[in-house]
Amino acid sequence: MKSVCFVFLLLSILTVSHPAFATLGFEGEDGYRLWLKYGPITNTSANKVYKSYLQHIKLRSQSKTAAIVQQELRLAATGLLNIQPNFGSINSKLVIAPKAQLIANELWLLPYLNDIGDEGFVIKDKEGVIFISANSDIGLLYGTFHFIRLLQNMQPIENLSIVQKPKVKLRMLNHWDDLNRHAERGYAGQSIFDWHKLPDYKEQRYYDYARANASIGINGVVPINVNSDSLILTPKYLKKVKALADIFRPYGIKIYLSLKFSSPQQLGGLATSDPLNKEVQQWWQQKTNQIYSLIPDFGGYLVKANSEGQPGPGDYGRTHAQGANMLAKTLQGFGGVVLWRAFVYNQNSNTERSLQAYNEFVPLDGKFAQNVSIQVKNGPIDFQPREPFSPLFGATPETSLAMEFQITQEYLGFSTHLAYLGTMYKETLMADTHVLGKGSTVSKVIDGSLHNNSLTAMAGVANIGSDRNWTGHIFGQANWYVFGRLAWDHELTAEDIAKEWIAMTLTTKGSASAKILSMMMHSREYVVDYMTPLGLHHLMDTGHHFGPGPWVNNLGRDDWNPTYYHRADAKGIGLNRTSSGTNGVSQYARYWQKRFSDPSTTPQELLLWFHHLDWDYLMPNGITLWQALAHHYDKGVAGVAQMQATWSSLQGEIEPNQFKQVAMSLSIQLKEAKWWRDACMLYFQSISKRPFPESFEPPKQNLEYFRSLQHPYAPGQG
Ligand code: GCW
Repeated sequence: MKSVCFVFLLLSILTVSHPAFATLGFEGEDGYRLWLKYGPITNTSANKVYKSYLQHIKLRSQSKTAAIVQQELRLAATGLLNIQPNFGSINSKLVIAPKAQLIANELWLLPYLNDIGDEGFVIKDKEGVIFISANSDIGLLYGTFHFIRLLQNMQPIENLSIVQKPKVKLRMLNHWDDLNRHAERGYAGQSIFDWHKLPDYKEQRYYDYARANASIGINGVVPINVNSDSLILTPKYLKKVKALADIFRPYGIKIYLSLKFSSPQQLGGLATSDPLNKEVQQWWQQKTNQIYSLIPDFGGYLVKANSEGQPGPGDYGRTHAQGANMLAKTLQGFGGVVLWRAFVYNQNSNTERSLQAYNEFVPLDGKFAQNVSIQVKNGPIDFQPREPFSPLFGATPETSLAMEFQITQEYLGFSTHLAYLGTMYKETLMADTHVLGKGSTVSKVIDGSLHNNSLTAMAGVANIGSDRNWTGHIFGQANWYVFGRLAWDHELTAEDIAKEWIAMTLTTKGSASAKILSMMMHSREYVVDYMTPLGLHHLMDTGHHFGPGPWVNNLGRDDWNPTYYHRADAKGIGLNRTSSGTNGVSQYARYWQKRFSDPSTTPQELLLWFHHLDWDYLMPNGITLWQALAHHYDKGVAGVAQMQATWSSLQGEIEPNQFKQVAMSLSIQLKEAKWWRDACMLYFQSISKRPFPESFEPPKQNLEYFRSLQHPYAPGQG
């Protein structure tokens, strides 16, 4: 009885001082508001100027999207400037109007609207009045978010002259979320999509999610896993999909669905799902018609076929093109598209895995329908901390290629490792394929300019879940953010985007912001160093992919084993992909073939991707490969320790809740970085038989210990 009373007393005290129990010990900003928190602008002169523009706003449109524009400006003005804007006043210094609503003395804006399509926007100053205009209300929304971003970053807004349109048409998030809310490779809780309660229960999160996406220009969402469930195509589930589509529409976001290629059998009771079978074709046409009757702006289908056990046209001796075109045909009349994934590797093939996608898709170039794009992962294997660009980029001039990046950190430490992926995305986008000579960058393949392809797309495998802070790690938000910003404009730099994000999410103070920027810009390289330096790859443990497992050599397929990729033996380490090995180099343009064939001209960070080299191979700086390996592993760990020290020095400058979350994650990251270093170095030493360099701190545990670790409940398993 006594203890019950005590608990009651304690609860009442807590309720008084902390009306929301959830904030116990973690008061304040918890990350839910992402980069849209609109914290007060304390700089008095900027504040004064901004106020003069936001006090009176003229918004000339009445659509649902326009209501979002108005709401956003209200939120920004209240949060940033502590004012309530007055909409509708005549003497506005901020005018927001679509093309159709421009009045006579604003027609000077028209020429700027000619070339910006439906999603572009113009922000122009004329005689002290700022005009935001566009051809559609979605353009106005994008323009408004851009304008607010300038304020959040305390940029000057006098004499603005901005004309923008996205460089890529479809800017999409792919959720690998199952209908039971498990998120495959998701590390931020459950799926945000609560299929059980849809369509009637419309979570506030769906709106907040759409708003965050719109703020960075994301215009397409695939809410379910590419390892799809045919249930999603049943009438019951399509109503749920429609509910989401209706919520997302005013934010400029279309819904696409992952589908299971065998659905005609599973749902339709047909005897086959052969894409050349008439009944199968009819079944898909009816299904597509049914979807469009519910969702008139449905985006289309995303397909993983004949990959990792998924059904596909190959089951009937048909090609990827025959499968994709059959679906594409059903969508043509509606303006929908098929995104057909190139992530395929055949279990009956002995060809080295990194070569297989190219081998399957290049011969099909020119055979795909106009509304099909082939969605290619950035590297030829599978979202490793570092891979060279996929040789498919640039190799299919007649076929649209879409980029698939992974935002969720399946191979980069899940949601407890700080790894800013902006630098990684840029590395691939800026890579020069040389297929049409110098300057044939991957970004030009993706934006269609290299081969004049008009269907352009970039997809990011989402890191979003039900965690309060959305992504598990506060810095995971930056990866969602940078993905969207680069899909809009791949010419932006990873550094500039990081700066924006820091100012909007963490702090606008110069010195703190510079320290955080430096952490972010180095962070991905630290991960590469403590996990897979010098071009090593696929060293992770089985299934869950959590932690190191370089010793694993007993899986059902050769190419699931880390030993297949590192090939460490008494002589040396690395996978020989030159002409004396698997000849992976032959899939690249001549320029790269030559360079990748010779270890001395192979970029050092990809050395062991392309070469098997002696442990005593001399690196350009005079140390042996074995010593260099140890050095990199150490450097990665030291980098994390450095990030931890930097972050500690920011205590008091960052909101306490955000600060604590990151501090806790960094201590996990440091522990796990050491784990990776020690486990990998001990394992490689058991083969190389070389002593650790003197500078290398001897591991505290032995190899057997690391091999014995089990993680049956690691999150996100497939
Ligand atoms: O990276 C691998 C993942 C699988 C994933 C697959 C794919 C959705 O481990 O979980 O399946 O790639 O991209 O299809």
